[in-house]
Amino acid sequence: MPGTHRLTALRLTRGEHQRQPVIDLDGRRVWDSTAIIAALEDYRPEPPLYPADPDERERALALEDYFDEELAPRIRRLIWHHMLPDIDAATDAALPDEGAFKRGLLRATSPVGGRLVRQDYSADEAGAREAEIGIRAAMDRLEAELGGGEYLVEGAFSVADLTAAALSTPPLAPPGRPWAPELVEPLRPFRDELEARPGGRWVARMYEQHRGVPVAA
Ligand SMILES: N[C@@H](CCC(=O)N[C@@H](CS)C(=O)NCC(=O)O)C(=O)O
Repeated sequence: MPGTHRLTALRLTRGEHQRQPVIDLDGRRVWDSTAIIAALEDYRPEPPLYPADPDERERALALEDYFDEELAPRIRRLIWHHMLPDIDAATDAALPDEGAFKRGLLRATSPVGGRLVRQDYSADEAGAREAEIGIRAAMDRLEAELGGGEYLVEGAFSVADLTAAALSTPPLAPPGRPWAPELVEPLRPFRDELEARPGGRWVARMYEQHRGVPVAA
């Protein structure tokens, strides 16, 4: 439930972490997507997300860190800035599978919840402009790192591809994405711009080839 995300994360992690996702895996509670990927890698090592070669592995983890820390916050900022004015779109994106009660609650609390989300992500006009610039820079880096190849590291799908592709999907909305499949109107020109780039086409290809079967949250 947006607005209470942070409280839920704090409760689940006994005050250690205030972001989602938080998962329970084999009796262990794990938070932060970087740590979650590491835990999943331990739990199910095949197929590997970490390259075997130490240098390649270091490069894959550095790319993961870059897209997680530099790209993802800008994606959240841009998306929420444009989605918050459309309460139907925001409700569909945040609670795609919930019933009327939670959806009604979200709508009723949206004037306050929306302000909190804007504050949390610095989602305002200036933030959105800066976010577009940052996302273009991340796309430039993605394309440069790919250098026309299929994968970012070592010729095989790795944590770097997972992170770059997954975190790029909100403004691209590739087919099959269950959250916010219909982008709100103000995001569409930017989607068209990204989609036309080699990096945008690569994201759609990764999503199609490697996403697997979605599971319920
Ligand atoms: N680097 C963290 C960032 C996670 C993050 O920012 N999560 C957002 C949701 S996508 C969040 O929990 N926001 C607080 C909120 O929505 O209240 C990770 O990858 O786990």
